[in-house]
Amino acid sequence: MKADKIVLRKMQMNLKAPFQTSFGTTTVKEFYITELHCGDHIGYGECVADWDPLYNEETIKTCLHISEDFLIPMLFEHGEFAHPDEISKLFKPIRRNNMAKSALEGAYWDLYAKQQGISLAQAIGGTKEKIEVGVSIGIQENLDDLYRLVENFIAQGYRRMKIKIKPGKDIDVMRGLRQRFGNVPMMADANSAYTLDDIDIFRQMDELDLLMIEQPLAHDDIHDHAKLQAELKTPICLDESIHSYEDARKAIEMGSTRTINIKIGRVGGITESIKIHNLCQSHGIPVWCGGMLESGIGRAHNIAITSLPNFKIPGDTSASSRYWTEDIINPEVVVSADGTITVPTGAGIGYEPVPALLDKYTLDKKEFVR
Ligand code: OSB
Ligand code: MG
Repeated sequence: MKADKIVLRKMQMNLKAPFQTSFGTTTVKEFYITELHCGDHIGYGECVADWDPLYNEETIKTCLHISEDFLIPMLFEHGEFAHPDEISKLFKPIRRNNMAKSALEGAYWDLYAKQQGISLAQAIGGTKEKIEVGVSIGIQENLDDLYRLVENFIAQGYRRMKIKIKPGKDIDVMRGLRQRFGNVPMMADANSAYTLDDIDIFRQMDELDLLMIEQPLAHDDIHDHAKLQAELKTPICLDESIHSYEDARKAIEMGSTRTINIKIGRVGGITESIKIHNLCQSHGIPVWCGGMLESGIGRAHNIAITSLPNFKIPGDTSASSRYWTEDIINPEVVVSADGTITVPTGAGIGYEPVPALLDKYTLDKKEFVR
């Protein structure tokens, strides 16, 4: 495997509806697609960094900078790769910048699977034919809007409702949903909006039999999360705090988390995601796949990783139509009435990026030739 040409394609797509978290609102999604050209094959990846450094410290611009000035030269200089696991090893001297690394590493995985003539899910050792999925719902202006959305998503078959919370829109929202929708599997995601001073809010939430509370405390904390977890029966799930296998190991040893949201971009790629998956499995800790409002290409990678056996909790990988009026892949990602997505069996990511649609949403394109 050896890339002759790498293309970074800056994209812009409008979300069907604004998506609000405790740190900000996304209306227009900007991201970039990586294309790895090698003979007859193209491997595709997606960079999930946002325009602004609010979810984490990376941005689209920092990712492009790190890729152009460091990662791509390293790849070209190295030349031939026998297996995609070698990519994360090569990138190791570059600290962090995980989303930049992952966008390229994912494209190598796709290319590798395509060259082998197998699906990406097969290439990583996936075992499931179908994956169970849920939906992540942004903060709403009023409860009636939220109720309408939840009702709609339940009707579409989604297996789990994740609700974004922030101070002032938390316990009443979750309590209201419980009263209205009974024992539908439900969870809250705070995106780091609280501190231990807010423990009373979490004590009240602890009575609602939530599936989990995601990232209640600081993005760079695992210490206070252990203190909070010791006070709660509801599992805590870490998202922002976990960037690597080592972070996961430490958080598990400290009792900071009882499940982990794995996002391929946040941990630097598929190889690291598999390591975290295996670590959690050996501890009897289930994992699930998070989302970053991906286009079909990033979504396809998420579907493949979720086919690993310890992805035991429905994740955030919803249908293309939950985000986009038109996705850039063929076929689009569809969710069946039973809340599952069938893992594609075609070579690589198993969904074909449509050239005309890629071009339609491309703002800017840069090519690198070895
Ligand atoms: O915290 O999981 C998160 C979206 C952007 C940034 C952070 C998060 C999210 C989501 C959306 O929850 C998940 C999705 O539907 O892609
Ligand atoms: Mg989250």
